[in-house]
Parts: sequence; structure tokens; C-alpha cells
Amino acid sequence: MGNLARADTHNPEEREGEMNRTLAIVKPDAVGSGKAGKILAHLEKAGFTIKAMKMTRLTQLQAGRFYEVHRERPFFDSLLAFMTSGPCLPVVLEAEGAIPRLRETIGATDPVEAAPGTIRALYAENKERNAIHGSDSDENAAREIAFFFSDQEVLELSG
Ligand code: IDP
Ligand code: MG
Repeated sequence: MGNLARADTHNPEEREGEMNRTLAIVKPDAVGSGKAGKILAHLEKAGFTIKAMKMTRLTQLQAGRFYEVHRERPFFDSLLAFMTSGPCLPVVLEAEGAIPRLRETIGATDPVEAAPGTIRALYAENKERNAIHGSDSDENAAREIAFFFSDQEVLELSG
């Protein structure tokens, strides 16, 4: 390991290997069809460390808040019905370059467009029931981790 801290890195704790965290959610289709274990194994094989996870079932209100940005989309009501249809599994993942790495590992939203070998290519049913969520930016990763995990849980993670 070189000791080349990036010039724009101010927090010394963030220097080593540029480790950071993102949020995945194993969605209700994948949990319900017994694919959660395979998906977690896929994520570990792709270089992520699981830092926290919990099985939960979203309420309509929670799903609406989580997907607030899509409220005006034609698929919003259907997405909420899907996301509240059964348990899901939010997971905090750590890796170097975690946010882009997760997006690459999960593949395109629609499984027919997802690159071969990606989680969605392997496990998604269709564009809506697509097995897994991944945060799309640093800002959203922080927001989405905080959405599911309390300050105390996150603090305990950093120990
Ligand atoms: P992403 O999950 O790949 O980031 P987004 O565009 O952020 O995709 O959409 C959020 C979720 O909404 C998708 O993962 C999928 O479950 C659902 N979704 C997105 N586009 C469509 C669509 O055109 N039809 C049905 N569901 C969709
Ligand atoms: Mg998205």
C-alpha cells in the first residue's frame, strides 16, 4: 500500500485506501424468493465488507420518503406497493470507492440492460422488481444510511 494521501482529503481517517460506505437494499422480490444470501455473497465477492444490516418491512410512508425524488414518476405508486410488499434488507457496505463500485456491481436499472454478471442481470425479475438498490452519490449514501441506521448504530460501526 502506498502512502499517497489525496491532496483533497482533509480527514486523516479517510486517507488509507479511500474506504467509504454506501447503502444497498436487497429488495422484497429477492428476499421473498430466497436470493438474499446469494446476493450478499455476491457483494462480498465484489470486495464489499458488510458493516451493518437489518431486516425490515417499509411502511408506505417510509417508502415514499425514501423514494421522494421519484414522487412525480408514473411508476411511483407501483414502486411503493412493491417496496412495501414484504421484508427488505438494508445493508451498509464498505469498500474503496464504494458508491461507484456498488452501482457497477448491481448493473443497470432494467435487467435486460444490465451487464452480464451483475446482480440485476443475475437476479432481477424486471425493471421494477430489480432485486437491489444502490445509493447513487456520496450525498445520497449518507442520507440513505442515516435513513435506516441510527447515529448510535453508525457510531458503533466506526469503532
Ligand atoms: P436505480 O435503482 O437503478 O437507481 P432509479 O431510476 O433511481 O433506478 O429508480 C428507482 C427504482 O424505481 C428502480 O430501482 C426500480 O425499482 C423502479 N423503477 C425505475 N424506473 C422504473 C420504470 O420505468 N418502471 C418501473 N419501475 C421503475
Ligand atoms: Mg436511483
